[in-house]
Amino acid sequence: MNDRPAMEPAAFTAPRILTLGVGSSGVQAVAHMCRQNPGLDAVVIDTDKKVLEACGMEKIIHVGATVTNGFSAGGDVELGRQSIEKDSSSIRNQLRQADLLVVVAGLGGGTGSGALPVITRIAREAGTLILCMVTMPFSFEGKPVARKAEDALKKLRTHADAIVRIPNEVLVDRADSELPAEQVFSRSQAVMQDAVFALWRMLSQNGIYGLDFACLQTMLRNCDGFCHFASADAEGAERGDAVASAILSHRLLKKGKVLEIASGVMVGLIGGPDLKLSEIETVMNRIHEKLPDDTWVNFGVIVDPAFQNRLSAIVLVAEQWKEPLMDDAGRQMGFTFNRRLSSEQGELSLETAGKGRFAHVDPTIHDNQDLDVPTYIRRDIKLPR
Ligand SMILES: Nc1nc2c(ncn2[C@@H]2O[C@H](COP(=O)(O)OP(=O)(O)OP(=O)(O)O)[C@@H](O)[C@H]2O)c(=O)[nH]1
Ligand SMILES: [Mg+2]
Repeated sequence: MNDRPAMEPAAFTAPRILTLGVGSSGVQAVAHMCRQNPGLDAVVIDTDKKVLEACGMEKIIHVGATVTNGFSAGGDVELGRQSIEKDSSSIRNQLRQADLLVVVAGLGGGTGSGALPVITRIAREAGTLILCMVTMPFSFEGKPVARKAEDALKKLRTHADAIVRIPNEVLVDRADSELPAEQVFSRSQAVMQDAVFALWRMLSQNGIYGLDFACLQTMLRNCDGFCHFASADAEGAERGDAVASAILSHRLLKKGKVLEIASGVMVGLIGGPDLKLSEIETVMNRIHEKLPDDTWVNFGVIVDPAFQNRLSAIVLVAEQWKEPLMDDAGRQMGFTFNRRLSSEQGELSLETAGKGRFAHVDPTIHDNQDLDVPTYIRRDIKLPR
């Protein structure tokens, strides 16, 4: 007889998800999320003291006091960058122990566009998984603002594992022109809120069907920089079909076209105690029908009593998939590049490793630059492949 004591399963430890709201619209979006869900671990960062004082958040980081004197960066990206560099140690402190960093901002202004590339660089050095949720400007904001947002996006891509772009313009249509502006403006906020809440729920609660941090990590680290996100919610007897139809025709998934070429998809479903297997099958089967045969798919299901008679789904989609290069011994190599784009002349997408056990050592700062960061990253040099 085996009289060894039975092994206790390891206790479930939820990963620490830290949400950062950066720049005025990022601050407002995250403050709104925290009012809806006080359990979120969140910090807001801005140059604009007035915005921080009015947001009602507990954890606030005011940056660039000596750069903008407590005002905004006034649309100047360089001022936004300098402001965050000057106060980078407070950001570093916040990132300690975070497993997943979700950064929320509107690109096109000075603070968010200037600060995000710096924040993601710091998080990358600490080895944190980084997801950015950013809005892209309305077309009425003009070309210079659009250019600023695109430039910021390029820089952001160097360090962020995945970026979800939410084009403000895509969320409005002609029929909306008579609606109150506030209502239309808050749509992108609602998208970001759905994404953050759903990820938080999926990763911090023990689901009946697993979708864990490792799955999210696979998705974000392999998605070649950009992901698409959509969510849907329905009530009543036909909720499975209604949620599937809403996802398949979602504007942020280009009315389903994104699914037709997807390389990786993650689906999270939340239902009440009355959730039926047939509802899960309906949503998953209808999504599968749209996908190419070899798409990497992962899904999770959570039951929450607040979702009685209701079904909610989030979908994270990677259009492009990059596979890590392996050496002869099957070890992952440092540089990876995109499988589908490999025939084109382009830039090498570089993966920087975290600093491992040096992650919490003070950086070597000279002339406002962190010398522990490789030169090609500090200077934003792209290596041709
Ligand atoms: N949907 C939506 N987008 C917004 C709103 N406010 C700002 N944005 C978008 O976010 C972009 C950046 O704006 P802010 O966040 O105010 O800018 P900032 O990062 O604080 O930069 P500075 O104010 O220049 O320091 C804008 O170009 C808009 O596209 C809003 O209320 N709703
Ligand atoms: Mg501002």
